[in-house]
Amino acid sequence: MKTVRVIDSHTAGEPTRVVVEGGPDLGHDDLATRRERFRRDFDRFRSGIINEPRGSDVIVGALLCEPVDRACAAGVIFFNNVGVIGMCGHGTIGVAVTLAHLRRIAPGVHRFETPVGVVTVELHDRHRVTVANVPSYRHAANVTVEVPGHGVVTGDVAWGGNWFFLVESPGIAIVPRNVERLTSFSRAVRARLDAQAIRGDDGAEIDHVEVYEPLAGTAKGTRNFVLCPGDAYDRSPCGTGTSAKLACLSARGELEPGATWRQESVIGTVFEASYAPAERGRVLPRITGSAYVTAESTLIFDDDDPLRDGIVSTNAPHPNPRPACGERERS
Ligand code: PYC
Repeated sequence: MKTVRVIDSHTAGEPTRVVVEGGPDLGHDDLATRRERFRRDFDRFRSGIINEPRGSDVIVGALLCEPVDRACAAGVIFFNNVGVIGMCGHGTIGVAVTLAHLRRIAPGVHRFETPVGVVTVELHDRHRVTVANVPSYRHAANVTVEVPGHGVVTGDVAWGGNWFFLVESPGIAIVPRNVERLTSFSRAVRARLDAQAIRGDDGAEIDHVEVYEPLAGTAKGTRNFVLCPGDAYDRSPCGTGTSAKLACLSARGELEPGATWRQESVIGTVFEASYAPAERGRVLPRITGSAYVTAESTLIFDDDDPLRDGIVSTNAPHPNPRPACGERERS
């Protein structure tokens, strides 16, 4: 019987489950190498933490690791119902608030190592956090795909710590009652991107789709629906998606450095964002939001439990690798 201590929180409605004790030993390499080791050797652990019956498709996991750079408060690897992800904006806010809850960090500025670079957080109080994300950029503008049932769809490909395709809504209002239609549109777009081999500049799949519409009021911003890999939609405005948006706005000359951008989620929660210019046309995004701790739990992994490793997500694009029960996975 193995136990794992986790702390759950939500950031603007999107849950984060931070593994604070009982996670696998991934060694001391850089975070990208450790993420690859986690992906390759500990997929059952990932699934057991996130998937039913202990979790749900919506949860994003955050595995705390020793940072390589001791000036960082922590290293963190993010994962979800179907695999690992690069960065996670709402998750970083959740990690900061969780570490504050544990009294491991105090209000002020802290750095976290992630597999895609170091991010800085400013913890304003118990809940409110500003994340200075990794440099973000638009990779390709006005990319068109022919989407069955929707015709020609045009959008931008951008990096915000994950890869995004950003597309204006084809007339589907971004409201909770349209989640199924938005999901099906976004899945169809993502499938066409894949079929047409439209990828990020590192050859990676564009696995997040961000559908937006202008805000009704006078504030500069958009309301967004973000479909994540694994097909859960982000209840928060999506930190990496907001970063990708800022990169596109900057590239189009539609938002000045330092100006405030309001990114709303499909459920109406908000991140405030701005950017500073960086070299090679990149932007340095700053995203502010709030998180709340919802549970402190000890998860039990009983060897007699036939569903010990979770129910493979019905949204898994490929069958999850299920290595034979090895020492690594049991450790
Ligand atoms: O906030 O960056 C984010 C995020 C990515 C996936 C879910 N949330």
